Amino acid sequence: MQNKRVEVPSHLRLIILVEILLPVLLLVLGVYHGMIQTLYRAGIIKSSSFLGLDYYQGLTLHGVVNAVVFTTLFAVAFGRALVLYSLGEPSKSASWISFILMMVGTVVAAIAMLAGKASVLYTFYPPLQAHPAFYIGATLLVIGSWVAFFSWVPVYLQWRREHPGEKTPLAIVGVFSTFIVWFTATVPLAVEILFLILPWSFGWVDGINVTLSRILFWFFGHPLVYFWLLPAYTMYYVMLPKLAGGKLYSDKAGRFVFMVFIFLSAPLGLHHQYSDPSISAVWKWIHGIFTLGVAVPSFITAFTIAASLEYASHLKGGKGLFAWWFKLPYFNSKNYLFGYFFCGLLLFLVGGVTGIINSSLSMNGVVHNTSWVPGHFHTTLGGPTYLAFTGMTLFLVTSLTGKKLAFPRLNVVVPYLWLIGTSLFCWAMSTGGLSGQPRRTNMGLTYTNPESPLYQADWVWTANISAVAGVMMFLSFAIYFMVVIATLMKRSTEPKTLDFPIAEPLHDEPAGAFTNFTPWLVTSVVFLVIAYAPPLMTFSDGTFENSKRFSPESPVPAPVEQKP
Ligand code: HAS
Repeated sequence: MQNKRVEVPSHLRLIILVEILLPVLLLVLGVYHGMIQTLYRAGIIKSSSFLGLDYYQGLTLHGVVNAVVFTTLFAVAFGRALVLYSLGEPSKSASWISFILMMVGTVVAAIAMLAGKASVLYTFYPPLQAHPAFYIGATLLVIGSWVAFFSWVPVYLQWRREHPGEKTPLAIVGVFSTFIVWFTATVPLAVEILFLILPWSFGWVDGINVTLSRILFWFFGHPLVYFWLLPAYTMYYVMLPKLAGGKLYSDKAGRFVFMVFIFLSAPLGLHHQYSDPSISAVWKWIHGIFTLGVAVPSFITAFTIAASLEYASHLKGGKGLFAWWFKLPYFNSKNYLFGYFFCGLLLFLVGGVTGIINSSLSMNGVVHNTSWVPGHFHTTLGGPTYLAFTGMTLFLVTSLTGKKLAFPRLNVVVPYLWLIGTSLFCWAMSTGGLSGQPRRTNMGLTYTNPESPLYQADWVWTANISAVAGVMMFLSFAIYFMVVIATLMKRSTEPKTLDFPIAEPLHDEPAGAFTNFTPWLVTSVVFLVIAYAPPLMTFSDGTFENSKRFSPESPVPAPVEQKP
């Protein structure tokens, strides 16, 4: 696709700006609570009730804000911008309705968490129970995102009618794959919330089927991670080669990768429940195989993006097996997106390897519920997702407001500081995890205090390194936040248009079956039936229905009534 400048209608400019800036504001809470967890774990602050927030309340804010609110609002805003840029303008009323639903949902859920009525972590695993407002807020956020997605479909179909025989722009393949994965993921979430959790949270029924609700949660929870990843992959395929000064090595590889995510993102959630004794090993094994399958498109991405970077480097005279690495624009303040994207890729090399370790049934037994797992997801969610989303937020803010970036030289440091902090964090948490350091701790002082019976010498240095890393990550975010605010305070001097750096393909082969979504949607349904119909049927029979509520604020569970 040729690069172009696209005017943005004023209502869409306002909607996109709020959708990317509100999460950045909320990230202050999310990232701050991340740092507090590391300081508490190391015993540097003595109480988990720092600033009046309970440990689990802070951890819930950290997870929900960073992993759910920030990502969903950003993905929708980025989708709106790419659809407008590549295809045309979606319905104005649908854009407003989706925006209002998502904002109301975010505010309602945030009030429940801040009031201490929803300290259930982002997984809201029953029998932990939150106030109904928390689930209603989450539902509104999801419905709002659906309205936005479905408002893009007619624009796409219209574009296809007007451009017969043309390939769908790769950016749109990225956006639609992201939201097909999101829709697939959020249907089981809706079932869990509407039919199991809400009636129980309102007190209309006494107990809940814990196993069924957890299976439904992970039916949502693993494709969710690809919903976080795919906008970053869209930026890597569509923009990074151009930012590096070259072309996308293979357009077909990009289309293949996005289509594979459509059918392999979801049939594998049980790898989060390997340790759950009620689920048969057969289904864990099948989900494990699918999990290894979904790593393949990421391996292809590693190759295609590295080849694109090498090609760009060769154009600038980069030679040899490794010497070309030195020709890339790592510290160019005008081309800051390169650094944000590149650091995310480096972190994902580690995140990918640790993910594959997690997916092995036997190795998962060593690392499950240890600090290894946060080590993994801070190099995935906190790697490509966080850095691509925050970098693109800067790009969208400057494009949509016509303001020049403030502190451009300081901004270049942000992703590298984040890279160092997150790498240190991952190293310390993973190493601690291998010697059993717990994933969550409400007893940080006792683990690192030599006078406590729970003291573990192995976990002192890991906790201390994590604390240093937590401060570095917070510092990186603080500089980023300052850049955003200072940019917003500038006067507009540039045109308020969208001008994405879209890369041309080096190899632009016909993409065959990978130009059409339909076969992959059908494959997705078949795989989902294979992977989920038997376990869901097993646990829907009522045997497991009677678990009572549990709350971290009043941790004495009500007695469980046995069924006759
Ligand atoms: Fe994961 C747990 C398995 C990817 C996020 N994961 C989590 C949790 C989160 C998360 C949040 O099988 C915790 C959930 C909870 O609260 O309990 N994960 C995987 C596997 C992959 C994977 C196999 N995860 C992700 C992504 C995430 C994410 C992506 C967020 C964005 N994960 C697991 C498992 C668990 C788990 C188990 C359960 C653990 C437990 O027991 O609780 C794969 O999809 C990863 C494939 C990735 C690769 C890497 C490709 C590398 C690339 C970079 C190339 C670099 C370049 C730069 C080009 C194969 C693309 C080169 C530069 C030069 C100059 C040369």
